[in-house]
Amino acid sequence: MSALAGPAHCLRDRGCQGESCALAQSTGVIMTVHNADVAAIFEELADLLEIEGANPFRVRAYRFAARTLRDLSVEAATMVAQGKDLTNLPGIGQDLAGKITEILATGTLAALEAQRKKVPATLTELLRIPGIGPKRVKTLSQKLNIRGLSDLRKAAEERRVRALPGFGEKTEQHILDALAARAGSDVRVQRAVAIPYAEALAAYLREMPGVGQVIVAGSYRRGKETIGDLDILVTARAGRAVIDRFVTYPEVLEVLAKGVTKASLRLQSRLQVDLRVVPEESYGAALLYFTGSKAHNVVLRQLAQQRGLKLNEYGVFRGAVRVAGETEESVYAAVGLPWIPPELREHRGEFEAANTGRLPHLVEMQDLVGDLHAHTTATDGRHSLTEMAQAAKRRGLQYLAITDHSRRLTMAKGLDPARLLMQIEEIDRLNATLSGLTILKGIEVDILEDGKLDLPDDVLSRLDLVVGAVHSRFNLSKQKQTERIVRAMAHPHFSILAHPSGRLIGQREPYEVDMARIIRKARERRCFLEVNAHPERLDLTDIHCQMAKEEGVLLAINTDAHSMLELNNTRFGVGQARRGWLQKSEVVNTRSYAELKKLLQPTMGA
Ligand code: DGT
Ligand code: CA
Ligand code: CA
Repeated sequence: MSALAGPAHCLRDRGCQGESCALAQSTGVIMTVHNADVAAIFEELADLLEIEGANPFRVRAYRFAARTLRDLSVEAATMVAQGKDLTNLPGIGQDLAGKITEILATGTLAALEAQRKKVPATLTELLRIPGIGPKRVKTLSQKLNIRGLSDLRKAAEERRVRALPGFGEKTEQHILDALAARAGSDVRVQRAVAIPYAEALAAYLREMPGVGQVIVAGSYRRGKETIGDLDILVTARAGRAVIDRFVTYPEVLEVLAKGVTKASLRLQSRLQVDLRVVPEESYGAALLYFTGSKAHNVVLRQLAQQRGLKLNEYGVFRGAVRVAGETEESVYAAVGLPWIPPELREHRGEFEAANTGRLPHLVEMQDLVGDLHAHTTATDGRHSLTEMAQAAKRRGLQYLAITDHSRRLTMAKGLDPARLLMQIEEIDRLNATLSGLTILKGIEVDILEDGKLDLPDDVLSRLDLVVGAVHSRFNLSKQKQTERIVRAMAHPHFSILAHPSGRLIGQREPYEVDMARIIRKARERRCFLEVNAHPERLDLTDIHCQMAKEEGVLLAINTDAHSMLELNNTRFGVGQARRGWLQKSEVVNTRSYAELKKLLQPTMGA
């Protein structure tokens, strides 16, 4: 099952494919089908095929294709429009390229429609419950006639699930817990998923004559990992004309509100969008207001009041006189502050920092010169060592660490000492042929339940770095989980703790762990914590990055790439690091290869 499957990705409502088609036909406007839409269709098809018990290779091909599309930094629609060959994409052959083209043209896929007739589409919802795989879905459907989550809840509450073969009382309780947890979380979309929708809509608005600025504000501009809705700010004289264009955007599902200077609508992807039109001279004040956060805005308004000023989305006023508002800088200056980067506007210390001249100079994409966590086909990666090296070189990296899995992770064909030693030699041979890029020899070693590492010391000692990770027993008590990790970190060869909380956004909660203690241990051991850049992980979280920074711990922004395309994910990690207040000097992979080597010297166990 693809690591990218999950409700946070499946933006397009599955029931409305046909409507979107009809809309495209009736309006004569070709709506854009985004990569996330194509990916969602492939994922659904894979789910349905899996429930039906289809050939696993076929299922996997669709999941691979979905992942490729999600990782792609250009729209497949654009590629097709430019006459580019989709079969050049990893995992996309003739058949899948044809299917992608079909989806781009029609908004749906005949093969999916056919499959939906065989297996009710709502059954795929059940797969989102942790611990329920296709086999169990099949049992639930056949024995209890369960068609979706509400049927499942009812059956579990009536204690009918426990009697099924392979289920039992514990599983039934687990299902109820999982359903309760889902109910609490409102639907938020991963930032990475929202980006193409936001950019396409902003581009559409920019095409309009008379429109000045078009900017996506709100949590999106603050770089939050998930987005509740999009807030778009437009400057123009003629508000009404902009609103009219907005509500006739081809991807609109329903218009929720429509006024003279503002409107709200829901896209077919289910994303909600709020639009505000303001005159040019209010741009700064309006941008500040709609970027938020609310908590940040409240403090700003108080600061203005203390100076006898009034701050709102139209400007800063002394009595009836406007004293600022054209730019954000002018508004901040009016209350005696320097401009504060959007990522910091969460009322988490930014006002104190701004007052005392201690605002961080946040890390930027171009500061990163290497990546310290990546996989190859030796384990569960999709590209060979050489291919990953070539991709790193194209990205201009100085170094790339290959950190495949260790033997305990059998599902991922984890490396035993013999295979790792072979890889080490292969990397030595490859490095001899490379210039400007060094491949570091590493491992993503499993942290076993007792805190030991999954490979012997004499093997680990031959590596340039050791990335440790928890991949099992997520349910230990907080104390045990913390002990386990801290013990692993004490190992003299331990370099980086990968995805320290273990969460998957919208799918899996972090395991219980005392992060403050882990951060202190990292400081004491002078090892690093990872900011995993995968849009589904973004782990550490922003708050934990800030905590680590305060303790003087260095962070590594790593892609954990399982393919060449995933090396592009760095930008999401940088976004998360910026929200965590990190500066260039606080990120280890901004250091040159020579400096990094010094930092990676093993320390004797602490
Ligand atoms: P989200 O959409 O849940 O990811 O989070 P935001 O921060 O985008 O929140 P949203 O969409 O409700 O509002 C966008 C911005 O507009 C928000 O960050 C600040 C501003 N705003 C909205 N409502 C209010 C309000 O009642 N008071 C103040 N001061 N600002 C507001
Ligand atoms: Ca919002
Ligand atoms: Ca909003």
